[in-house]
Amino acid sequence: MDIQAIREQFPILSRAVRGKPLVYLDSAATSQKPRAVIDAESRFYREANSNVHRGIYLLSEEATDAYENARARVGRFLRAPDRSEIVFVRGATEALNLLAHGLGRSRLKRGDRVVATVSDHHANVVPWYMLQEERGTTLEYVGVDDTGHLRLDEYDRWFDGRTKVVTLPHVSNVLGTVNPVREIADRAHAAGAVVVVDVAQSAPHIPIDVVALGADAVAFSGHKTLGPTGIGVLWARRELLEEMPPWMGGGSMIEEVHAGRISYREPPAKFEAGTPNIAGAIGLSVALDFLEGIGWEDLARHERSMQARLFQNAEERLGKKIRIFGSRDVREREAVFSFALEGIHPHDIASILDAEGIAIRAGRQCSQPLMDRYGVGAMARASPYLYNTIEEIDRLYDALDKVVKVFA
Ligand code: C6P
Repeated sequence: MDIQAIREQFPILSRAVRGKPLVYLDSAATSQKPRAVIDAESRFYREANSNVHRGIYLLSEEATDAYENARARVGRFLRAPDRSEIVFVRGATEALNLLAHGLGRSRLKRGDRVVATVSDHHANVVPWYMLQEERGTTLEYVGVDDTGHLRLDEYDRWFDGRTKVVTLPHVSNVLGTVNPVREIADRAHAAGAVVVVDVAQSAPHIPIDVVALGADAVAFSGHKTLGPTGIGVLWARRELLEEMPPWMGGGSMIEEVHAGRISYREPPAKFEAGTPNIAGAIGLSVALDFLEGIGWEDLARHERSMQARLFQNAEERLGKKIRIFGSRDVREREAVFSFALEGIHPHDIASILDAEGIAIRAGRQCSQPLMDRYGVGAMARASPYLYNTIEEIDRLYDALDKVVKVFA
């Protein structure tokens, strides 16, 4: 993998931040965008801008084809059995809200249980909590052990026939742990539950095959997979999309509207009310071409070498001063590295790093149940991606040395 050639395709990486070359280590929050994606969006506006599924004229036909081809591209990315199972949404958050809303009405009744995990992002906790408040379902959490692995034994107590939805992250946005989704899905299915998998943090790093995963529905955001913001994907098995009621009402999702009688279109249109993010969908399809063009094996090798360097530097340069959350085995985690420095608030770490041109995330990571689990209020998180280099990992540690000195 020629990292330098890859870097040249990301215009933002050549800018300076606070007078220093930018070191962007916050790709789990959002990835940077290659020129091909930026150009595809702007080309759409320059050359083919028009609304989809409406106009009987050439531009609109071209826009509709491009939008539907993007849907097919996403279908191939997820190895989805059928492109009609791909629903375009704003992002993982909207996809998970749609599912909680839809499943909450189509198959959950008062007293039914949803089982999430303490390592879920708030986007996969709050919608199910809202359902609990509104409809009297319950929400339970499976824990993680000290090394960041899900407590698989805890599922046993929830598989009693009352659990109707099992939802979990494929990869935790804080710990990076790759969860054994298939194993959990098989057990959940045997107990009569549907399985929702949040693939927001896995889709940028590992190939997703929704059938092999054993998922009934998955959600991800385009902006973490090199694509634009404001476009994301819900995939669900056709039967689930058919049984769920619509999420929003409006144009494009209706078959007929008469006073007192309204009928809805088939999925995915049923869930895409209003004018969609056409340019975003096109940008996303180009992003997926770019990502798959890199080669998953090469990407994994590069990411593992950066993770190994993160751990090696931690041990050699900071020793006991640094606390690393999650597994230390780089083969079983993806590229997020959450840590704390003894006696130093993560916000202070991030602002000193910012002065060095280094961008990391610091805070609750939108995963407060996990902060509670580890007994901390916040964490610092570095998340490298395909365009980062080993030298940048070393620069991170040069800056962390400074942080430690400032607070000594
Ligand atoms: N995590 C992070 O820094 P949206 O905001 O809808 O694009 O994605 C929500 C989301 C859902 N699931 C997981 C596992 C996620 O990591 C995220 C977004 C970012 O960790 C922003 S909080």
